[in-house]
Amino acid sequence: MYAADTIVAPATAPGIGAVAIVRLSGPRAFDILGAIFRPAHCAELTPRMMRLGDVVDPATGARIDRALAVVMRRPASFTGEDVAEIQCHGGPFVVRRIVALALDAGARIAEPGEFTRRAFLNGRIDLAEAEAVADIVAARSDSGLRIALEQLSGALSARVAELRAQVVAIRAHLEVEIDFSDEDIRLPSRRETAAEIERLIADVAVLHDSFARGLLMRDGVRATIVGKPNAGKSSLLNLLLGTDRAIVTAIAGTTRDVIEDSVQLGPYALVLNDTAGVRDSTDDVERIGIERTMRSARDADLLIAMFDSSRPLEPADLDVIRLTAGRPGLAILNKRDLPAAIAAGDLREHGLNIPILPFSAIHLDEAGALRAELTKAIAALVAPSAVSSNAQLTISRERHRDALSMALEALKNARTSALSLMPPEIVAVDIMAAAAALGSITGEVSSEDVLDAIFRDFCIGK
Ligand SMILES: Nc1nc2c(ncn2[C@@H]2O[C@H](COP(=O)(O)OP(=O)(O)OP(=O)(O)O)[C@@H](O)[C@H]2O)c(=O)[nH]1
Ligand SMILES: [Mg+2]
Repeated sequence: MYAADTIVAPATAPGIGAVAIVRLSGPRAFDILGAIFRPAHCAELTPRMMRLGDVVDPATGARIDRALAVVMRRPASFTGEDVAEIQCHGGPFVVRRIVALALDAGARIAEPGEFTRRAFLNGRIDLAEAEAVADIVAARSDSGLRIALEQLSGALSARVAELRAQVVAIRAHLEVEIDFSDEDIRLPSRRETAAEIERLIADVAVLHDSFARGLLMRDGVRATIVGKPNAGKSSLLNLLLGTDRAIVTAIAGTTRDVIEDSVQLGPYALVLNDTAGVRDSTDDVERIGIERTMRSARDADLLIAMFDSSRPLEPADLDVIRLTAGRPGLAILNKRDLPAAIAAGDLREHGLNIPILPFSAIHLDEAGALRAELTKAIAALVAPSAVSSNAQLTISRERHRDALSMALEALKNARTSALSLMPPEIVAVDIMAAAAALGSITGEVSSEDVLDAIFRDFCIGK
């Protein structure tokens, strides 16, 4: 059992709001609330019933605020401990005063993530679910929220538990082999064991490989707009954002630096980079800008390649075509409102191999088609490649990916040992390492260091 003192912290963001919540958790939570909160119409608070009352300074009897309070008795609370919450008026001064009263009455200020850490230590949630709490708070799009909620509801934990159970089953077979190898019972052959391990490797790999998609869903897809000067890159950025974020002029070479902003596209967050137009330049500032364009293009998940349909193809356009080779992207054949000098076929002839959208960045009503094409391109990036239902489950944390890598490594070693007819004890060592790696995802085995690293990223009061 986790012996704890009583902690207090504001659970709502600092600043002015309609309401703020001060949260207490620990063995003295009810005593401390009793010392600083007087219910208006009853002597004692009933668990899970919100009551109106006054927050008072017990030293002077002075009223601090009129507020609501609620108590939740252990273990049926978020932390698994006695929890009390005061919903007060949302001013920073009031909140500070109430927290100070709780401290005077014997509470300690909570560390970042300490409420959630207690929930984990008291067995209310596992580690993957605790991390999901932080991911929900940090979510920036529906797709990010979806993975976090899936994880909070235990879908990832359940899948990991399933995989771990299969690993443990192999271990059990090996135990039989160790214990009864002299006796006359049918033992699974080494080939069978290796085949079983092989299937497990494939399943763990599916989850492991979902990380790339998970990251895009969580943090958003990074798209870089590239094209020769004057192609209309900044106009496109402004159109997507719905603001005049970047300067647009008829002078080629207007944008010098990378301009970044994000936009919501359906369930996805898209992080857009508008860049300096690509061309041979003798201007030092412009050259540095173009280097930045190249860097941004290299790091992007998706390229938006812009071409000016009113002008013949130039060497810079061919450079842009080359940049898109083998990369996910969308080509925009811009300025279709002007007489055409080139068509989609010309771009294809020069090797462009991504979808092409004829477009006009100065026409607001074309934004819908652009958003639809971009959403399609992003969906293709984050869609699971396999069709099995397990492929839908997505991980988005490095810690989970690393644990799955370790499990894969151990399983591969076990397979090799099984096939080369090593003693079952040797195979079992790697099998147990795989089980431990999987268990670390849900926190079956975890060290203080790991917990510190996870909960450090939480805000105080979470
Ligand atoms: N007719 C027409 N003009 C456009 C279109 N898109 C952009 N322009 C114009 O083309 C010029 C250049 O547009 P920008 O958006 O600044 O082009 P850019 O690619 O950002 O240019 P640099 O920053 O110099 O690399 C401006 O005068 C725009 O108004 C379009 O679809 N049709
Ligand atoms: Mg520009």
